[in-house]
Parts: sequence; structure tokens; C-alpha cells
Amino acid sequence: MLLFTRRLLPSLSFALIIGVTGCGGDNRPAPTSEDAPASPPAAPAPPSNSQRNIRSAFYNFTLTTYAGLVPPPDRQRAGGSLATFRDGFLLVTAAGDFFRLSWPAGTDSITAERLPVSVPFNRADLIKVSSAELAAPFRITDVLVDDRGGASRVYVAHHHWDSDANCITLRVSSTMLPSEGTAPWTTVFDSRPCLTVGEMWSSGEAADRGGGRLALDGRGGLLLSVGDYGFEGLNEQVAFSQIADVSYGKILLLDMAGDAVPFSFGHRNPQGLLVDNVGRVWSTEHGPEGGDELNLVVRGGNYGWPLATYGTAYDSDVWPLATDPGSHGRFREPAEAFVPAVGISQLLQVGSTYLPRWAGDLLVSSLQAAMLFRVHLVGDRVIYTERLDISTRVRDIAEGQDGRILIWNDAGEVASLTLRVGS
Ligand SMILES: [Ca+2]
Repeated sequence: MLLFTRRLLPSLSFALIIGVTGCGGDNRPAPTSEDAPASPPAAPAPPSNSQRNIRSAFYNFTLTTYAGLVPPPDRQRAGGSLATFRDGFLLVTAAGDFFRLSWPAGTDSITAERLPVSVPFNRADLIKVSSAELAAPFRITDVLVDDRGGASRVYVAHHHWDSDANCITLRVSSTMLPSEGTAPWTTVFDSRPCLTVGEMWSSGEAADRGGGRLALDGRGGLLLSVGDYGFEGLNEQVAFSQIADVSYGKILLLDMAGDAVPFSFGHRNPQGLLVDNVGRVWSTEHGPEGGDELNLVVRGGNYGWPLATYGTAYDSDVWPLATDPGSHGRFREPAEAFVPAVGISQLLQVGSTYLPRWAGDLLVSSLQAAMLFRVHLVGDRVIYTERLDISTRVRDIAEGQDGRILIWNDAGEVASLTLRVGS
């Protein structure tokens, strides 16, 4: 019988205390003092974008952060996601609202058009019966547009609260984006088992380990990465990642009828997922202290968690469940591990036209380290990794049709990475 009781490890919670660095300009009016002479309130200055230069080995970039493009989130680390959409981008905010982003060629001007679509997302209802703390990791984790056949079908991965059973799933919902009006949402998938609020879904780092990325597999299926939600095999608790018939700690393959089978096993918190231009599946995942990974994922592969990791417990110099410390032993080795951990997030494969010397490389984003990592591949091997300091926690990245790169940061801001004029 599975033992689902969670024993909290208070020492883990400090890993969440990570400063959020925003790089956008601060355009708020200065606070007024009660001693200041009375005067009519000045109209706030229109928001202005902030820019700074980023150098790399082959290219010099301008990082532009767009002020006031979409409504600010109601909290930090709130989620939301970006996707390439036709000749622009689709953004889903932390509140579940959809914006179409347009970015004319040759400009650093992005406009956002609100679409009459919202994710069927019941976080507000959960807060009414629990607490903001319990609801903090309850978020929208990814959006994906399937444009095949001329129609735009949207998939969103998000948490869903079942009010009758008082438990939470990672859900995939889908709708069409019609040119006019709206279409109904359908539920494609719910993770199993449903995580009981306060027991299996508790506040803090464990509930934050949700993964939740989507990718089309190129063969008519949909891949979904699902984190282990803290069920890692310590303290008489089961290790979800190694149990085939639970959804957690896996990358799942969904068919369009919603049936799911494990595609790969042994993942902790897979926050990045990519099918590249030759059909290889890459994922990133958060390890414990010092164990973030980039994995080249093969069907049926077991990536080791919680029995193999290059990380350690947060209060120790070992990982107590490691069966072969110092390697992944009988499990699949990561393509690269990050020591110290970087808070790894989404990844994309760079196309060939806009940044030809980066073509085929992986661009990997990070939260805690506030970096982008360019991972240069030869075949399946990582040859080197270049670091670009972005100075903001990057939640999501997307490459436009023309090769320019858009960033969604953890402060709920859009930023762009473009070649510097004259570079
Ligand atoms: Ca691993």
C-alpha cells in the first residue's frame, strides 16, 4: 500500500527564499510626504522600457524589458507562460488571461492585444477555503499552440482544485483560438492521484515541485512533464518518480483522447521540455542542492531521481538515497548537470537565420541564477555552455518565427533579446 503521508522537512523551506530581481525601469511615482506642499497630483509618467547590453562570445545583444505591457501579477513567482504564435507570440498571464504579442520586424516595439479567452483556473476558489500560502504554488505552468492544419488549438497546463474532494491535480486544458468569439474548453488530462490539500499538497517547496511543461512529440502525441511534488522517498514516504502508475516524477505521453503513459521516469521537478528539430526530447529539471540537470530523454528511460542525483540534501553534503554516489549508476546520466544549482527553467533550440553561429544550440533559462545558458551540442554531446547574465529570474523563453527571442520573467514582465545595432 502506498503511504501518502508527507513528513515535512522544515530545513528544505529555505531553498525558496530567493530574491526576485527585476530589471525593468521603476516608473512608479515617488511616494509623497505629508510635509510636502499641497499641489495637484502629477499624472504618472507613461511607462518606459529599460534596456541594457549583454555581450556574448559571438553576438552583442540588447535586452529590452517592456514596462506595463500586461497587467502585473498579484504576487511574485506567479507563473504564466509564453508560446510562439503565428508571426508573434501568445502570452498567458499568471491570472490566466491571454494576450497576443505583436513585434514588428526591425523594431523593439511590442504591443499586447487582450484576447477574449481565459484559462479555466480556480485558484481564487482555493484561496477562499485554504490560504494564500497553500495556493502560492498553484499556477499556470505552460501554454502551447498547435497550429497544424491552419487552426490554432491551445493547450494549457495548470493546477486544478477539485472542491468536492479538496485535492489538486496538474491539468491540461485545451480550446481553439477562433478568429472571432470563443470556443469551449475541454479537459485533456488530470494527474493521478489527486493531491489532497494540506497532506499531499502542502505549502512550500514540495508543492512547488510541479514541472508542468508541454511539447508536441511530432507524432501526434503531447508530452507533459510532471514533478514529484516532494514525494521523494525520504521518511517512509513513497518515491513517486519510480512508481509507474502515478503521474508524478515522469514525462508523460498523452494521446488526444487523454490517455497517458509514462514516456520517462525518475524526474524530480522538470521545468523545461523541448522536442528539437530532429525529434530528440530534451528536458531540464531542478535537483536538490547542486543537482539541476539537462537530460536527453529517450522513451522508457529512467533518469534516476531519487536514487541518483549530482545534488545533495540542503543541510548535508550527501544525498541519502543515492545508490551510486558520484554517478547515475544504472540510471541514465544527464547530458549536463549544474553545480551549484541554477534554478533551471525552460529551454529552446535556436533556429538558423537570426543567430547563425548559435544554430542548433540549446538556450536554457534559469530562475535563481538569473542567467541564460547557451549549450553547444555536437551530436548528442554537450561540448560547452556559455553563460549570459540576464539579471532577472527567467520563467519562460520563446523564439519567434524570425529568430528573435522573447523572455517571460518571474516578475511578470516581457523582455526581448535582440542583436545590438552595429554589432
Ligand atoms: Ca537524473
